[in-house]
Amino acid sequence: MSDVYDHYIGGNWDAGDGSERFESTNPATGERLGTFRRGTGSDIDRALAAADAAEDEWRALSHIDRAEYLWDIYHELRDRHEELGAIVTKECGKEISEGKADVTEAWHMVEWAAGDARHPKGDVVPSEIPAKDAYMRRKPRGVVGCITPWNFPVAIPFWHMAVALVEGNTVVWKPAEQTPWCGQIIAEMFDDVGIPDGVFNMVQGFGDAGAAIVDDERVDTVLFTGSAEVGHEIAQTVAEQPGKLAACEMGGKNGIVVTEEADLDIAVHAAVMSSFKTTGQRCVSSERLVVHEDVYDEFKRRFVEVAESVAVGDPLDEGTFMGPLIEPAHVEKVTGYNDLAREEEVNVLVDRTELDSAEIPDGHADGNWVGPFVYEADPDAPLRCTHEEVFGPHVALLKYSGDIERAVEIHNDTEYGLAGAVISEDYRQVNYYRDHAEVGLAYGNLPCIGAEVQLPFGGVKRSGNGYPSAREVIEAVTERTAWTLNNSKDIEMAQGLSADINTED
Ligand code: UN1
Repeated sequence: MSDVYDHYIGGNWDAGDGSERFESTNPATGERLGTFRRGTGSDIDRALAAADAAEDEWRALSHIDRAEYLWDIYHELRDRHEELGAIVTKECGKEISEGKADVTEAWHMVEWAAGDARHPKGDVVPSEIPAKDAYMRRKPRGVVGCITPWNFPVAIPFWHMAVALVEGNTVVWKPAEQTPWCGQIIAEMFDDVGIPDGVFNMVQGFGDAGAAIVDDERVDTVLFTGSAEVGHEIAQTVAEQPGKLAACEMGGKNGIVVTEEADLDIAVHAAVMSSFKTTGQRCVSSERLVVHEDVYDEFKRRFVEVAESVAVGDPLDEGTFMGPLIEPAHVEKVTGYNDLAREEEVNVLVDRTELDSAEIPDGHADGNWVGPFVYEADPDAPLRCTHEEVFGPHVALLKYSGDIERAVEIHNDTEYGLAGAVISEDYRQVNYYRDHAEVGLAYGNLPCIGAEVQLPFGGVKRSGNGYPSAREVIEAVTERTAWTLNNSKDIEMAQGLSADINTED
């Protein structure tokens, strides 16, 4: 890689106004991957000016012509699958099958958005008046600001940008500061395909650059995926700006219900996938396992056995199940929650917070290693460890007695509502969960991770206020016009409203 990477503004690589730089680091080794410029408010200002100026030219193209640029990117993502998957793994630490799946998810989203360009749009709406034709039209909102997380550094940027661009918006994007290399590669792709200047802009940097996007009145829609803390701040700031929209998808404290009718092979498999894939760093990862007393002991024995032995190590090695955490500050956070659980007097069953040195592969001593931490706790106790999102391999077993109603009551006892699952062979229990679980993504006899891109992705309660992906994001990046045309020379009104103009005489 070259020395210092630039922003991409108005069709040019741009060194920006600031003098500060930051580094991307491999979380498994501590190795430096590249140096990037830290964007400032004035860099964002220029990016927004470029996006604003490009709007008219871009929206004048058809959906199909705009999608052509995305199809080129689709092919590039596919052609470079292995290479880009390895880059994702090096920069964000997810094991290699996950690094590659991130790239696959990205091209699926691009395929969905570009394919949608040829699909019928809008509704024909009946009118009370036979001579009136009414139908819905959509227009791009204008400039869309995108702020994306590090855990899906290729897929989530395309959740936001693919549909926004095909619908005719221009974009200013700030990638996560932990994964600027993935950001650089995506910007290179837009440059390679020759997207018109100013349609796509990327400014690298931290929260202050993101805040400059959120605050600016030229931004019509903000799409955000990331922490609840930041998402709520964004939603609040945007609420004060009339006409502006924010679609925010945030975290969760997700649960899986294992009933007395569960197939325990499925239960253990689904729970291990949900809790430990991505080292617990998906917003859909599960940290609460709500298990019926009749199957509790066997479930616990089997889950603990896997948690004790699950392979933590070099994420580039195909035999690894869990890579490192993203950064040292996150190790501190997860370790802090493991300590807190002990202080809250839970019964710890597995504690691999600090891995044995023998478990750490050669050359990886500086990685951000944390293994599984599993405990049992009282589902009714108001503990912080069982209610706050940790975003790591920190898992509570919560035993219940009674019926599915009781299980779902415990399941719903969090402020979040992103994803969840029920494991049961009894369709009545499964359907009760489906109808009463307070989540945006619900699964039966499956892990609660791994949603496909064509599903609406987002949560309820503290987990979200919109869907920054797939079909649902169209609502956030377009405005609708209800259009009515009169085919008659007479004006006739609906609702029985008189169209007569009465004069004094
Ligand atoms: C996230 O958890 O941050 O459903 C995104 C999934 C992936 C996306 C996860 N498609 O697990």
